[in-house]
Amino acid sequence: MKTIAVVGSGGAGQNIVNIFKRESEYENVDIYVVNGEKWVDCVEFYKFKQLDKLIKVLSEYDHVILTAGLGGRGGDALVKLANELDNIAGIVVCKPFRIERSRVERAEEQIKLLKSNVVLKNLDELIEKMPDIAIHDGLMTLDMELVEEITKIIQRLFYSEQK
Ligand SMILES: Nc1nc2c(ncn2[C@@H]2O[C@H](COP(=O)(O)OP(=O)(O)OP(=O)(O)O)[C@@H](O)[C@H]2O)c(=O)[nH]1
Ligand SMILES: [Mg+2]
Repeated sequence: MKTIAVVGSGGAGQNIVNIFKRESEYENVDIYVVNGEKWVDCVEFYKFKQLDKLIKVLSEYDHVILTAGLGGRGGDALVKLANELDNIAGIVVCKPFRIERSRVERAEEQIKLLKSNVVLKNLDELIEKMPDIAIHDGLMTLDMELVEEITKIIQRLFYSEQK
């Protein structure tokens, strides 16, 4: 059986893996969070300043999947994980709303540093699709979509193992 880790980076990353944990039926997938503070139970939690320690732990897995909302410290940590690990199976991220200007710029820099295996969703497109939705519900809907992308990557990994 392959070993797989899913890592949520930053506040949005933590929310996304929390939904993943609730919705997914995988027992063989370990969930990690790297953030300033922890608000989710039953995940392996690391602070940003413990990133090097987390990299060592993650390097032991066959496959690692990363997720975050780009534009802040979580995005920076995700970029570092992506570039220092050679077992990245996929990166599932979203780009901030247009109005979050400085975050958008920072997100664009972060995207440039990601080389491959990236699934990128755009928060503006979400709002265009659902103009009347409350922000909180919109983010929740997007998080479900991101969780689906993570699940697809995991299914591909398990399927390729069976062949
Ligand atoms: N998918 C998703 N995106 C979110 C959520 N909350 C915020 N975002 C988006 O993700 C971006 C990054 O937000 P956070 O993850 O909170 O930022 P961070 O990485 O913790 O960065 P810091 O501000 O440095 O703590 C935001 O600018 C929003 O565009 C969420 O719950 N889900
Ligand atoms: Mg934060």
